[in-house]
Amino acid sequence: MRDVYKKILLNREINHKMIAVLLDPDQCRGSLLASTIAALKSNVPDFIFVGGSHTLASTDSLIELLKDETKANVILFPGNASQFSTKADALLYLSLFSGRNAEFLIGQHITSSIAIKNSDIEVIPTGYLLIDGGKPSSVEYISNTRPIPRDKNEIALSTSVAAELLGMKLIYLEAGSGANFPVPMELIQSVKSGLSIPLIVGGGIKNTEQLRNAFEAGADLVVVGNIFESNPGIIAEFVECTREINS
Ligand code: 1GP
Repeated sequence: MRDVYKKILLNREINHKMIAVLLDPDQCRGSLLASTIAALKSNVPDFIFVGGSHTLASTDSLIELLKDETKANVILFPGNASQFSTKADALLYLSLFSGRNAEFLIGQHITSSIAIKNSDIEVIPTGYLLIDGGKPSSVEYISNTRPIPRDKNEIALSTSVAAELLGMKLIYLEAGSGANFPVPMELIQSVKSGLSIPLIVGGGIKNTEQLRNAFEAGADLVVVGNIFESNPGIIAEFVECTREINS
């Protein structure tokens, strides 16, 4: 087993909650990039995720910079095969299980598989479930799939368990970047109750109360991105809040 997944499993075993800061290479440039890096250096999250559902910029240079400047593990969170980079520590090999679009269940994987296999990157198969976040998300639009309704806990549970049985190593519940509402606590609790693998939750988390709620409901790792684009300084609050929960 490689390092990043091992770290996630070990932390989950001792109920040590983890936070990831998501950076979209299209957005994170210039002065925003400089202030984001400054914030990340003094408040190192467990992971930095790089990617986005509609990212056009190359991820290579951003990943190299982040690895040089911070101590965090950098994980690729790609919207499609073109975002693959050998520079990251690990790749979330995402399969969009909430949808029925073969392109995002297996198509993009076939496009990228040989390059991934020939690289040294750690690959973490991840069952990705889009949950209705109160407004249409980029994932929904780009993948041309419908999210799971917010109150359909049993559909989210059955979908997550199917993904685990098919060999996924992580489940990611996604409300969509900039969602109006994060994934509901009841839905997180329901999915958590049936899973043996670690659970990631993200989308629409704008304050530390919502962060606490996601952890309390059962998230092992919470991903926050959009809110830092208007104010990278508040990365400190989120990292500190996670530290407090763990103390
Ligand atoms: C999106 O889950 C991530 O893919 C994070 O969402 O950008 O809304 O924090 P936000």
